[in-house]
Amino acid sequence: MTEPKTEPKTEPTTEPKTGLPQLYSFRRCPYAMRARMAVAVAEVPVVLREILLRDKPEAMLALSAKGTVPVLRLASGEVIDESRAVMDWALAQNDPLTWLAHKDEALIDRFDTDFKHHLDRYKYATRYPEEAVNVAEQRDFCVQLLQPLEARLAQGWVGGAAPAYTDVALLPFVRQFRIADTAWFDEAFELEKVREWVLRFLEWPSFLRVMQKYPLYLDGEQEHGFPPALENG
Ligand SMILES: N[C@@H](CCC(=O)N[C@@H](CS)C(=O)NCC(=O)O)C(=O)O
Repeated sequence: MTEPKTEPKTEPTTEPKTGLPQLYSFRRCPYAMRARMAVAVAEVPVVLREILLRDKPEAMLALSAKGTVPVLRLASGEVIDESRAVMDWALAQNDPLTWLAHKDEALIDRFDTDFKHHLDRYKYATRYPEEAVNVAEQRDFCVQLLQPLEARLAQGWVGGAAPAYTDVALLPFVRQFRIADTAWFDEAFELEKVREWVLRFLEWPSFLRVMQKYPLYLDGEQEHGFPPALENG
């Protein structure tokens, strides 16, 4: 990347300043999005440390050497570094909209493996030079995986009339599928209910709430109370 690393860094610390759990996050990462959405709906207070994937804080790597976001560090010192486990942790404490009752593990597994595989090749074909990716074919694979959702979205969301766990787990990735070719998705994508589902998600106040921008943590002092206040109290 062209942007220089930001320096100087202050001494990295894994110690929470507030006694609240720390959530390392990257705004545009779909895994981090699903984690933030569960933390926000559960209204579990954490401090958010916004990072860049190309310049990961030492403090985060000290907690989880695999270097992916989200990473949640609890006040007890326990570290949760898988997005679905962060969702489960938050909703186990408070599940006001009964999201856990609408959790289709098998479907989420399929999206985290197969859909993600084809999505990456569709969206970032040049990252796989050795595979000679056929972009149209990769898009078709994604469409085939989305096809069964069309029948499940009769009420608007996989969870029924309101979004729930499965919606929140899948939608950040389907959002990326849209972004790969927005004009095609908005005008030519044949799965009408899936398209409406994604477009509804993009305007959903709970999604907009977790997409707020924060200054970067960068092993410094910048951390932010999360979730932000609800717009309408
Ligand atoms: N299985 C992990 C995957 C998380 C993941 O891969 N996140 C990406 C960002 S979207 C990441 O941090 N990649 C590391 C990198 O790009 O350096 C989870 O569910 O939390």
